[in-house]
Amino acid sequence: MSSTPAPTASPAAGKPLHKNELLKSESNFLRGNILRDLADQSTGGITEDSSQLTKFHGIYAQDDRDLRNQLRKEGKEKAFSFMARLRLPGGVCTTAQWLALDRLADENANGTLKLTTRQTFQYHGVLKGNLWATINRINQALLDTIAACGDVNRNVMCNPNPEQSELHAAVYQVARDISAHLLPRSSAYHELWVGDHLVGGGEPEVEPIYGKTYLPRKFKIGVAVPPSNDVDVYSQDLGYIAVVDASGKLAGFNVTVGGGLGMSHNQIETFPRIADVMGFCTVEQAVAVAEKVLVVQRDYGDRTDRKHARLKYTIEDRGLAWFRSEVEARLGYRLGAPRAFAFTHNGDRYGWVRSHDGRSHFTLFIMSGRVRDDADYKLKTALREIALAHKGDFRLTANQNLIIANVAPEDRPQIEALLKKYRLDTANDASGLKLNAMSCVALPTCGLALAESERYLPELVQLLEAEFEAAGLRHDDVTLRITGCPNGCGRPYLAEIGFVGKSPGKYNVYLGAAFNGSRLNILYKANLPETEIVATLGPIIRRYAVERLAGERFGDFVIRTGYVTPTFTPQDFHEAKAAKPAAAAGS
Ligand code: SRM
Ligand code: SF4
Repeated sequence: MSSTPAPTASPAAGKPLHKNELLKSESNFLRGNILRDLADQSTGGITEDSSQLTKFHGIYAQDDRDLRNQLRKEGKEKAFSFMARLRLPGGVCTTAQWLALDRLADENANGTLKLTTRQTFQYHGVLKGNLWATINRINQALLDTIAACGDVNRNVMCNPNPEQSELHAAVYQVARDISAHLLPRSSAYHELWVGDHLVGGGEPEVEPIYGKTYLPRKFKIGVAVPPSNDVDVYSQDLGYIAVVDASGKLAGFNVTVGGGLGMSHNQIETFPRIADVMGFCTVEQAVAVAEKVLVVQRDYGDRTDRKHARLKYTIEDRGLAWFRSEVEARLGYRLGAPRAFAFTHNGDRYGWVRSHDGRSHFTLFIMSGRVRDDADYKLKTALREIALAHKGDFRLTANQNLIIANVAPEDRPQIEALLKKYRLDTANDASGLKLNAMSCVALPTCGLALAESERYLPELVQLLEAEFEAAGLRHDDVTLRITGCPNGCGRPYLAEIGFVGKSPGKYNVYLGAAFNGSRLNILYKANLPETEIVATLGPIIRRYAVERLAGERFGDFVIRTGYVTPTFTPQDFHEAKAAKPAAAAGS
């Protein structure tokens, strides 16, 4: 099914390729000098070139930004460490895997497990001397970090949906098949981290789908099962919306393309974009569709400018009709007409649910997805004990939460007792705002953070939930998301209230996304200091309590009452570019 990579036909042909393109092509299929850099004991870091290549192996070079200034003053090297991200399609893992990852967090990382917005685990604070053992032990647990980062297809997301077990099994299988099909074929990962060695005179490496320069940029896929849009399908480069027939069986998918959230402050040519629905495919066609969408992007994505390299820009520049016809030409058939669907929410539903086979599933709210032990809340210990007792599986959600899935009726009392023992049973008794809140990591590990996010979320929630509570809205679900910079890792542009870090203590505030994730929010206040958040949002919350229409969501209310007006669309950008070509063409 694979196709030979065609020469790059970037829309920006004529401009020089970005330097990463040469790095990739000369890396001997993602090896580069990684081994040499790991062996270099004179530094805790690695070279910039190696740090670009280790991403393809799921590894990011970072440093502790809390210590940066002090170390600089002392003339010392940065406090380098590594972040390692797992590949976990659909977020499903076994209890044995959980236990192995839990132990590794204590022994080789900073003692925490971070559940991400793409349903996988991250380790932070892995020292260079522990990196090989960490990745190797992840593989011993029958997990890996291949392609969790880098210019490749990333972790494939999928609605965890344990209460509809047959449907879940079907969509989850599609997510796994797509993930497996789009894996890089280079043996560099196994050679570097798992101990395989290149056999002399062996077959030359080939990347049948990617070619030796891989993709222009990262590529993301998510599978949604309506009415839940928990995977925020409109934010994915490629999305699948499950279509179920009258008997409840999976009939196929509506296919979406061109979603993406990253942008840069004050650069109008970068923008979040909601995906378009491109057509319908059957279950059997889903993997081929993924491959063909990916190869069109491989061949036409912009390899000259990494800020313009995502699929969303290829589609903006060339149009959906062009894109569909390129995909269909490679498939050799036409996609079907999209089928009807409706999303109701993009958050999680908490507590116990029971599926028709009698098994129960408990969704637990985890603030920012950070699993650790605090003095008064021993979450990590609790989940370890639950993993030891639990006979089902664990599912990470796209909102950084956890589902203890597939608890047999006879085992439920024991799990309930453990939830109670560690007070996890009350975690879900939080306000509607808190239960729908999410943050990215940001400081101190993220090298791109402009402001706090994960460390500020508890305070931000407290400030705003006091306003909601005072207005009598404690139990109303309102989505709140914050990130430390405009890259969008906590999908803030799809929150009814979104905070995007501008500089320490200051945020751009966005309002008005749809509760079901189908509409982006709009900039309401730029550069708002933390100290003015309550004074700015409090009056809107109080007015919402009094003036909202029956069932009206906060995001819809702020638009109807004129706090924000949808003003900017990618189309506006094109018009601006046509009017002012020089200004819009920058960077
Ligand atoms: Fe992200 C870069 C963390 C989901 C858009 N993201 C980063 C890095 C690796 C910073 C860096 O490049 O040096 C962050 C590491 C921080 C740390 O210390 O852990 C980081 N991103 C995360 C995670 C861990 C946030 C979280 O708290 O859960 C999420 C990991 C997901 C995963 O398991 O794979 C995460 N990142 C996202 C999402 C949401 C999603 O995919 O659903 C987005 C927006 C969607 C999108 O891609 O359009 C996102 N991350 C970015 C971008 C902007 C990409 C762009 O098109 O402009 C960057 C920066 C970049 O790529 O240059 C980035
Ligand atoms: Fe870092 Fe920005 Fe992503 Fe937050 S949104 S993790 S600050 S890159």
